[in-house]
Amino acid sequence: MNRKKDGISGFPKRSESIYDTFGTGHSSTSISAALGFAEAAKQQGLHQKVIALIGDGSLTGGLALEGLNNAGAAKSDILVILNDNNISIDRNIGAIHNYLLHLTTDPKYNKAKKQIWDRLGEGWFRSRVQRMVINAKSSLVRGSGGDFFEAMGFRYFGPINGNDIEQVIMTLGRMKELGGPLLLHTLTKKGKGYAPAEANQTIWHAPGIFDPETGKRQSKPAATDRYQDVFGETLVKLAEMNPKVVGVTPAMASGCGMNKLSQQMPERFYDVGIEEEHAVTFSAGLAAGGMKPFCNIYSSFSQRAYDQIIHDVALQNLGVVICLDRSGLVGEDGATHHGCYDMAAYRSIPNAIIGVPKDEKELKSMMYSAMKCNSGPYIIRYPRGNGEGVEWRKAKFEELQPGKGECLKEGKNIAVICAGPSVYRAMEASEEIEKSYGWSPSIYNIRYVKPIDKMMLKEIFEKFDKIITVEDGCLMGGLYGAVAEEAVKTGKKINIRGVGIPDEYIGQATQEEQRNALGLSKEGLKQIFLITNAKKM
Ligand SMILES: Cc1ncc(C[n+]2csc(CCOP(=O)(O)OP(=O)(O)O)c2C)c(N)n1
Ligand SMILES: [Mg+2]
Repeated sequence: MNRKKDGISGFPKRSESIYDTFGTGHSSTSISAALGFAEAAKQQGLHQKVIALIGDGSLTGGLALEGLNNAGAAKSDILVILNDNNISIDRNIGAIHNYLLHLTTDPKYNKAKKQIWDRLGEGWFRSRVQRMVINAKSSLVRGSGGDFFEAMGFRYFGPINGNDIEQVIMTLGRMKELGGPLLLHTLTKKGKGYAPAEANQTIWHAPGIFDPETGKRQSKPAATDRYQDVFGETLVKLAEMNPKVVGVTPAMASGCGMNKLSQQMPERFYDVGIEEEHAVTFSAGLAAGGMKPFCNIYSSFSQRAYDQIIHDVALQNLGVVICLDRSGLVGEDGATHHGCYDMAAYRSIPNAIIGVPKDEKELKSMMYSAMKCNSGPYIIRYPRGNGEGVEWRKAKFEELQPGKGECLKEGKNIAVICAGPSVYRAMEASEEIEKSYGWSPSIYNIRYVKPIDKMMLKEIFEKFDKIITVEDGCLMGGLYGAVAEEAVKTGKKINIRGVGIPDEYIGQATQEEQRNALGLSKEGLKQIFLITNAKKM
């Protein structure tokens, strides 16, 4: 039932287990949270040991470094265990990564190890004492490295073999007696013990459902391309077209499709590590310096960079393109990962443009249009998963005008205003209604929630007094909010019903189940159209 509807979450969640001491789904939070626990225990006179576990990739995140900085100075009793498997989802990068690599290949450390082995010689005696020596290793190497952590106010221990459970238990037992900020550096292998996972660590970071016997992953043959493929290929095309175009990703190169640019034009590709805030300000610098950055961040992770989007990009009106992959409901990853808030959050920022392409072709053209636009941020949000199956590779680049929507179907009684691919579900629903009942609502693709097409809205308000907005995002402040704001200005009595994500957290399930539950499916929309039509104003 893991990551399934009504099952358990794929991430630690306080309400699910006492062992989930702190909920998380976004990286790099453990040190700050642990420091909070340690100080809470101190304040209340409780004698507790607090341990933060953090990965080598997550340690590159700014939040982790803020936590280290504070914890080291606070002199709190806190143990940070660094799980260093030498990989993030993709290759780990950056100066901290290089530093960890240096630490673990430090000649001083290796020399100490070698001297011991040499003294022991070969054979049974060596293997018998091997465990004893490994157990002693943490104290042996104490002081032979870790100067970065020592400078941050931590006592550094390790590196030890984190896949050797006995060694880990023994080391933790010893460290238990020590107080103050401690850091234990453990070396592990990602996917250890399961051959397919060891062989392809990037794919097996999140493999989805698979057969444990054979290692075969259950993937349905996809009928259509994924949005990340459209983004990845289009970015390469734009980079070929315009030498100023560069790609920036905070550690999600494979996930967002930017691995294509990294393979084909490595000099135009920047993986900055798990650093969303930095990714945005770095992109702002690139734009101020004359480049055309396409910064791709998963919608949910972009929440980390809210201030950078305002202060560093929008306030200076810099031409940064921010592509938000995984916008809307994301399925099995659940509440920590839904990209619900982007439209509401970024709509309030002056200078921001927010495009919501309805399909693959529109995403392609919107990226092209964003490349041509010299102001920003130019935000483009699109969902996780597969597209509508429209021909996009051969389609010509079309320049779209921000603030210009389109009417896809002229009808009567109700105006349905949609943002994003849900417009296809609305069209399917309206066609079925037409067949069965001989009427159908008008369907509009808003295309940009900011600037919003005021001309089109004005016409809609003149013609209709029943309006339905449809969006794969939070209702409050999103498309629903935007349309309501304009409707109020007319002084007319207009009934607006919003279909989208309500003011609550949506748990894990498939994307289809989540959309069905919120009325975002064809069937759900059909019912809502019929009920709204029958209602007296
Ligand atoms: C703020 C944020 N950005 C990006 C991600 C996506 N993400 C999930 S795990 C991961 C890699 C983490 O690497 P590491 O800390 O080394 O952990 P490992 O999986 O190797 O144990 C990334 C980038 C995230 N969860 N949160
Ligand atoms: Mg790692």
